[in-house]
Amino acid sequence: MKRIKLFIITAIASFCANNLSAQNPVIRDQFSADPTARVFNGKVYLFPSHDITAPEGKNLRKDWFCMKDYHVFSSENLIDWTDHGVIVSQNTVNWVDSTSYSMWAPDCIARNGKYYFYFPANTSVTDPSGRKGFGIGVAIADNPEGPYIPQEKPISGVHGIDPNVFIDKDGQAYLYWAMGKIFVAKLKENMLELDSEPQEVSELPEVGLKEGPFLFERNGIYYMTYPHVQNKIERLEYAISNSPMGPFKITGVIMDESPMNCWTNHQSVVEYRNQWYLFYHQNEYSPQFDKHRSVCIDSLFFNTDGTIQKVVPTRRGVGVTNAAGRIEIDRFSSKSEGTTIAFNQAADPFDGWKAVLAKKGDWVQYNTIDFGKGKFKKVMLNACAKMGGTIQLRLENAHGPVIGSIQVPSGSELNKIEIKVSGIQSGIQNLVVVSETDTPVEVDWLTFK
Ligand code: FUB
Repeated sequence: MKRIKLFIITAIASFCANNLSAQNPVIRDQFSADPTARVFNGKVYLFPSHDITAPEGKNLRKDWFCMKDYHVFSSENLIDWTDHGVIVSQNTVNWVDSTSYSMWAPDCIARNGKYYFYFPANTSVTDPSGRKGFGIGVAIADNPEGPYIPQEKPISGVHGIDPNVFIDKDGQAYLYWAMGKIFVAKLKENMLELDSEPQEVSELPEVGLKEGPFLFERNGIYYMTYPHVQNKIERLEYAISNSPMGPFKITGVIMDESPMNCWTNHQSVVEYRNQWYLFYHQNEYSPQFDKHRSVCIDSLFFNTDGTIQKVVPTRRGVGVTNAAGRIEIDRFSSKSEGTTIAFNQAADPFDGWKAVLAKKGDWVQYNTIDFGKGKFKKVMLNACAKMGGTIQLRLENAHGPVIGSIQVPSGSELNKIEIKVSGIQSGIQNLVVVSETDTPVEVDWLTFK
């Protein structure tokens, strides 16, 4: 009986391993933005905001953020994400104006076995000082997945967006938030009330909007990270201190402005299994409308003096891809200048992308594929070429050893083509698709057999 159990467990484990793939964006069936990642109980939980298209007939701006609820996602490998569904919605929090679709960037933190989810939204009632605008509320759960029970009222004395909570080693909790500038106050032990007067984190750049505070500590350095409009759109910057309330010293840029011109960015930084990661967002599923964003992850590295190395956003993302899974080659690590990325179907961005190699010599490279023991004999490819074409598969780089050469028949529809491959080495390697033809060849994905 034990043996049968072991066999079943091994079979399930290898099935799961075979289905690993990794790419940016990490959430691929809906828009997701403003990611806060937290490690709870050995898993990474992702608390993003949720961009949607403004519904008709609600008197909403079509050119602005539209967000009515929050989902929570979890992952053990940063690759496969489980959507645990909606945890808080504008219709279920009684202080929120349920016509405002204003559930912006959230955070979540654990204390004494409870999970405190902080979220901003437009208030439906004026507070004692006569203000409406953005308030910050809290919903509490016994598990990171929920159910979360919203508090009756937003946190008193806080007006703003983008809550972020940090609990220091001595147990003191701090709430940070934004309103053009960044503010901080101590939180009471109950995590629901301020325990000090709000104060501005005044050492940050004087000019240009600052929002999305995310504070973390590493080796006694407190890192205040924030999006800031230094030029025309936001970039991710950080300042450091030896205390959660500052004074902070402006230290550097974590990520430059979006190459796709996404006006916002929003970050969290988390250590998981001895590697630091930057969670951020961009608008690759929606290049024409930057209020439809998607969460991405890339590795983040520190210099020996504690400063942060700049993170260059990649499509490849993080994690190892199994050679027997789908290798989405358009989520490249690097490519030649002539290679472009296009949607498979313009009408449905969530159907994904393909790499278009325009001419002979164009290439696209996908790193960190696990070829296991290297026993693969065939590759299946989803590709097309209007005029027909030939591509080569190489290992390591565009001039590396050839493992197969594929004739792509002429036609405009993507087709599955299977060929034999040889010379595959064991272990983790990079794969490069190189065009041998002077007319365009399009490649969607590959899988080894
Ligand atoms: O998602 C709405 C707003 O855009 C967030 O609250 C800001 O941080 C920016 O990302």
